[in-house]
Amino acid sequence: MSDKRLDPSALAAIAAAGAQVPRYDRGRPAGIVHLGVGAFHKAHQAAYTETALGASGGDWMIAGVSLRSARIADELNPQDGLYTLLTRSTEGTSARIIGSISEVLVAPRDPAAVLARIAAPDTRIVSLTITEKGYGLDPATGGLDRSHPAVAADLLAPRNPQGAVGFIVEGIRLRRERGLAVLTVLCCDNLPHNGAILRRLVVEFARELDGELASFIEAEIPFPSTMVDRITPASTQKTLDDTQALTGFDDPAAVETEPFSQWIIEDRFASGRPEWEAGGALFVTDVAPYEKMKLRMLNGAHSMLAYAGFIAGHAFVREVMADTDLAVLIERQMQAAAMTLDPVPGIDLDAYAKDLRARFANREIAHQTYQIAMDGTQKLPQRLLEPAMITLRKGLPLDAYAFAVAGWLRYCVGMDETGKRYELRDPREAEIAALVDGAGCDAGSIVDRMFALPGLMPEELSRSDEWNRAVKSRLEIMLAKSMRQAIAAEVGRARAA
Ligand code: CS2
Repeated sequence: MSDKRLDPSALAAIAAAGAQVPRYDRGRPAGIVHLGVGAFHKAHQAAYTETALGASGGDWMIAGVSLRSARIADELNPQDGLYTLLTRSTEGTSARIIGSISEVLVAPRDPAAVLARIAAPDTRIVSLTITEKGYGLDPATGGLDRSHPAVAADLLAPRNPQGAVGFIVEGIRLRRERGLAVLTVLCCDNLPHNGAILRRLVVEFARELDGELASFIEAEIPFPSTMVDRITPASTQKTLDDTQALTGFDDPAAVETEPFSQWIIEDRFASGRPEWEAGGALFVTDVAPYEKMKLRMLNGAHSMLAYAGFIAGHAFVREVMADTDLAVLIERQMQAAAMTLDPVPGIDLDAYAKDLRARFANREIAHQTYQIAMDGTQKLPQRLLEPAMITLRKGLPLDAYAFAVAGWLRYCVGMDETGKRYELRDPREAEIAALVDGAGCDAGSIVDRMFALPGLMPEELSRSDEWNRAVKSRLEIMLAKSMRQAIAAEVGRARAA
């Protein structure tokens, strides 16, 4: 550690050391308010915005908002919003200083400041990466979950919101009252039809308070859907050490990521947007085929390998990829996912799958299986359950999905094979624990109880004997023998198929 901390006065020295630094006017107004300034936003949208600002300028700085913890604000604000983005590949690690975030507000500390930002004349886009569980989506209806803690609180006190949907609705109400330009709401989380989902939640929420406001939102506010992709592991001490070595400055806000990056966006913006294509973003009229491909092939395989890998003792995705048995199952999972897709414009799915496997195998990226395992109840529906249902309808083999879901159920037991307990880190953890505890170690009863979790399993699947049997027989081996044996049995099946 040195005592030199990254801030604007460091940029000349960092540039001289060979790293890219912002070369545009960072004093321009913030046209974007971004909710959820986590590592993913810093490696993805903020980097595209950095490139866009460098290419064509514009009033598109990002005012970040943290809806929960103050940590990111406390790291970034003393650095005037600057941070280091490391890109790691086998060719080496490179550092780039990102300057597109002007400041970070902490919603629980000062909700009024957040509303003032959304309702500021400069603001033209509100974007979000708040993870699946942040929305208050009821998986059973696809609409608003009024029992979601932030949604429930915000419906009671809409002028003083806590959650994303509450902030958006109150922000839009204030903008209307002030006669400001219509903004665009841009969802950047891993949900299918993410724009349409968020639009429905926002409109339903607004309708509870003010029918006229709800109709205005429906008629006027665009919610383009997006597909976002960049593998971004949580930062570690190594991130900070390498940042120091490459730039000569300490940066507690540094993040690291892979070279690959993809952003596909529906081009429907009410009041302009940055030139994100300068960073490689692709603008299309319909994102759905890309979203489905990414959610099922990348994220579906990720979830499968995270649960099976974690229980088999692999801490990192790159270790799972080096496990020759699991590698077979990962390839099978991607193929099974591809079978559920319609053709995707301009994409060869076999080549896409091959590239995914190379990205997962990147030895320089320490992506924890435990990180991906988090929030399973929020991720499984779009990643594994919907494609499993399509597979059932098509009469195709369910093996890959049954193994993946059995792996999740095994993970839900909350104890690894050495007897060590771990937290599931899922918003429905308490419900899951109650169901699993009552089931003993009986695979059949775990499946029956967990498949009855309200809103989770599509009815068509839970009614299918074939599906139930396929999941139970796999979970049985995982519990009575071991994950390793379950993997071996599965590989045998895959090879025979
Ligand atoms: C991962 C994703 O943690 C997870 O659930 O599957 O964060 C994944 O790394 C990204 O979607 C890649 O774009």
